[in-house]
Amino acid sequence: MRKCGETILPAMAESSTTPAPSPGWIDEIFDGVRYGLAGRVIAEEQSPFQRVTIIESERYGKGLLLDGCWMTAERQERHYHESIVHPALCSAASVERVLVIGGGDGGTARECLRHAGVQHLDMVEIDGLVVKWSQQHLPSIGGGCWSDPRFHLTVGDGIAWAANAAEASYDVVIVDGSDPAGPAEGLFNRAFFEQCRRILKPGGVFATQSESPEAFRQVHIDTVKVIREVFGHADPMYGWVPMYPSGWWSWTFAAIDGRRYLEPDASRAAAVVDGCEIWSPRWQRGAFDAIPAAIERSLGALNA
Ligand code: SPD
Repeated sequence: MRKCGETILPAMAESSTTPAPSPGWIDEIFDGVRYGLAGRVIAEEQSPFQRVTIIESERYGKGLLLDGCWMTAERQERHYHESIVHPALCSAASVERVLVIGGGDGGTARECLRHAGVQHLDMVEIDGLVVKWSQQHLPSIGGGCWSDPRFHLTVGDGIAWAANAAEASYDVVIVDGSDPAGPAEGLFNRAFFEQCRRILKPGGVFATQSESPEAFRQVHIDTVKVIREVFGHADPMYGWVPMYPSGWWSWTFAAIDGRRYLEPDASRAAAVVDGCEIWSPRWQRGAFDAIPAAIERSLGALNA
């Protein structure tokens, strides 16, 4: 499984929450490549789970790293959050009850809550510091989610939450975890995906971030294969998150009753598309079709 690389950060001032005096380069380093932004660290602390870093970048505004890996930034978070949410929320038979595992910056919940059909959203994030600092430093990412009466936050273990949830209790399950190292490692294994399938209602849709088809190709392929084995089918969708390693990213979808996520419901799509920067039904179709030839070959078996 992937291990995050070393991160080079500009020197911090004495207190971990005092801004560093001068800007520099902040890099995620992996496998001989640096993925960096010019900026400065404004807060950094070791939580019980991981190193949490908030930066201010020149190009993308404030951003978040976990254990030295890029997670999100104010002026490019839409690439990621619109992509993981709308294919699922525009295709599940119902969207009344949604579960988001991870997602502590609030961006995934914010996009889900734009769907009027959502009545109850549980978000289970393991790291309270990620939530606290996202609310404090990155308020535009969660937007109104934190005070939305439909939103229910639990700071706790999403894997245990899925294992303990009642069978067929959610319409949509979205896994917005970090990379498969540290606290998120268990979000990439078969036992967890089986629980996600178990707690979905008939007509329910599952979505997860599935890493980079370039920088983390084998992790990506293995993730899609396991989800295919658990659900009988699954489809990766390809897009870009410019700050992530290689900039090329993927999200993988599966559903209880077949590949319904490939085609968004027209009226649900119409209700959200005007507020999107990246996602649209047309973009989504292209993004599912944009599977690289070598990955399609590696995945082998056709969907059931
Ligand atoms: N390498 C980055 C993978 C991060 C996936 N989650 C991002 C959190 C955005 N809500």
